[in-house]
Parts: sequence; C-alpha cells; structure tokens
Amino acid sequence: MNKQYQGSETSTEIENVSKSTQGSFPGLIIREKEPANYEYPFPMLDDFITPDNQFFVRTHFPVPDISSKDWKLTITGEIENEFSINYHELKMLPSKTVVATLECAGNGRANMVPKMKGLLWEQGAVGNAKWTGVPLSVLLKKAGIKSDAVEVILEGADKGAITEEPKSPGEIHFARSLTLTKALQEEVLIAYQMNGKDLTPIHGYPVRAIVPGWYGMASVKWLIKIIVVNKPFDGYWQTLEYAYWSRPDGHPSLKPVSEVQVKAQIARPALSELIEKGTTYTITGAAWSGEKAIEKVEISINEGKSWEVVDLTSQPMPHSWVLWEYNWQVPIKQSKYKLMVKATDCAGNTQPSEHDADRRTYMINKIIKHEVEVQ
Ligand SMILES: Nc1nc2c(c(=O)[nH]1)N[C@H]1C(S)=C(S)[C@@H](COP(=O)(O)O)O[C@H]1N2
Ligand SMILES: [Mo]
Repeated sequence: MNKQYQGSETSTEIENVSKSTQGSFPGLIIREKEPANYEYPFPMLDDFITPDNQFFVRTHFPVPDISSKDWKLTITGEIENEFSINYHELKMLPSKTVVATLECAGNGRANMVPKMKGLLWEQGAVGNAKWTGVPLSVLLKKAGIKSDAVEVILEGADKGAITEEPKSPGEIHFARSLTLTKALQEEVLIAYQMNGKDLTPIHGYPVRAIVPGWYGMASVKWLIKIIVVNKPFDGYWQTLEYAYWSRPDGHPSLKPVSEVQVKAQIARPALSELIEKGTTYTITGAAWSGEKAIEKVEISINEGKSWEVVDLTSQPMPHSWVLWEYNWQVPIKQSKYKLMVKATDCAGNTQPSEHDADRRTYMINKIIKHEVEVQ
C-alpha cells in the first residue's frame, strides 16, 4: 500500500494522523537532573505532534519561576520606539500557529566516536509541536527598526554562572541572536502556547521564542528582552558554545550554529532490538530539515550497497518533521543487520557519511549504522 500523502492537508487532518502513546509512555530519560535535561525515548515515536509532557527538555540554568502577571517583554536597541508589553497585551495582538520541529544542535552526540564533550544525547533531543504566538516581525514593525540594524538578540530570564570550561564571565542570562532577515520571517514567533495550551514552566512559561528551521538554541525560553543591534552579537552561546568553524576564504572563524541540517532517524526497531526472522517488520521513523520540506527518505539494509525509498506517512512541509515507514521482509538468515537511513530535502541537501570536525559537537547528521539482530 502506498502511504505517500498527496496534495494539501489541513491541520485538523494532521492531528488525526496521531495515535497517542500517552497511555504507555515510559517517561523522559534524565540526562541531567539539575539543570533539567531530559531526552525523549525515540523508539516510542508514533505521533506527528509530540505531547508537551513527552517533549525533550534542554536547560542551562534552573527554571525561572515567572508569573504571567509580573512578566513583561522589553524591546530596545536600534529602534525608533522602545516599549514594553505585558502578557495580556501580547495576547491581544494578531497571532499565528505553526508546526515546528525543535532539535537540539547536540542531538546524536552519543553516537559519535571518540566520545564527545557535552550532554550525550542519543536520538531524542528532538520533538515536533504546534506553537501559537505573535510573529516577532509584528513587534519589530511596531518598534521601527533603524536602517543600520543587523541582528536581534533574544534574552531569557534564566541566569547563572558557568563554572566549567569555557567559563562564563560571572553570572549571565541565556541569550542568542537571529539575523534580521530570519527575525522578520513570519513563522518566527513570540509564543505563549504549545499544542493549544499555555506553555509549561519547563518549556518557557509564560513566553518563549520559536525559531522554526533553526536548531533549538535559538528558541529562547522565558523571553524577557529583545535587543536590536547594529553589529553581530558575540555573547557566550553565540561564540563559545553553539558555534562552528567556517573557512570561506581558508581562514577558520567561528560562526553561530543556525539552520537545522537534514536528517532521518529510525524509531523502530530500537538499537539492538531482536527481530524474528522471516517476518515482515514495519520500520518507522521521522525525517526533517531546516527551512525546506523533506523530499525523500531512503533506507539501506546492506550497509549502503543499495537504497530503497520509504513511504512518507505525513505531509512533508518546511520546518516540521515528516513520519515515514518501510515494510521490511526480514531475511531468514540469523545475523546482525545494520540499517541505514538518509533523507534528502527539496533543495537537494542530503546527509554526509562522516561528521565534519569543523562542526565540533553540533549539527550531527551523518548517516549512522543502526544495528539490530535477526534470530
Ligand atoms: N532561556 C533559555 N532558552 C533556551 C535554553 C535555555 O537554557 N534557556 N535552551 C535552548 C536550547 S539549547 C534548546 S535545544 C531549546 C530546547 O527547548 P525545550 O526545552 O522546550 O525542548 O531551548 C533553547 N532555549
Ligand atoms: Mo540545544
């Protein structure tokens, strides 16, 4: 049966694709307790939309306790009219809902040899949700951007000192910037809802940024300040962390990690799962890319000698993952098999076979060998 989606689909239909795993969900995997860093057990994947209590959590500092009554957002810097807006006023502005996949730039680190520095995420520092909020562009237009502005800094209320290398200069807030071009894209939201409900404290309550197409670090939670600047921001998470080596003219320089790289992941079978020989096993997973929709996902059972196109079971669209499946006629030969998947997006971007060292411990999308055992 061809499950490839044809034509367009409304968001209500998309919801119907979901069959909830809520009942049997085993809970998130704790990678670190304080600050909270929790991973989604990716083999549980069934739903196009990740429920908020199953969504991975990435924090650098303790979760700030903010009441929506006290919260306000200040817009300052290279603008004509500086202003602050409270929660009630924000909710009165025109809103938009977008489906966007958030992936942490370090997702997949645990698969790398030799062992990498940083949180060892396996495959589950990724999730897909429906976000509602006010386009950042609405606030920027209200503020009147000066002609020499180049970037927009988003600052969270959370703060602390990083005491491991690279150490922070004392206490700092979590902050990241967007290029002005990205900040003005209409899908970039100042969001107050996740999957139709208020954000939960751990995911940024009362208000966070959602930057579809960019790695998770850009989607600043507990947002309290927007600063328009006329030179590139060189804050801690812009230069020391979440930065990679770029060498356009041969001279390496650090550039902030931004757009998500194309990737496919297998959900089931789980790594090292035992599979019964001679059966049909439905291999499932998801694939996503930054600004582009997924065009195809391919699978190889013979370590890359040949590839077959899998069925996409949700509609491909920019900024969101697509679910896929493939019915595997499991051989009768008892052996270990290395399953490989690779995605290609509409711009022709596909996955590399090796991790480029210039990417440091970020943007990990090399094709991996997912070993299972047939017996
Ligand atoms: N204020 C603030 N925003 C933040 C972070 C943070 O530590 N503080 N972590 C970032 C990172 S690295 C990621 S991957 C995403 C994760 O969002 P989630 O916890 O809702 O999954 O939040 C981003 N926004
Ligand atoms: Mo992240």
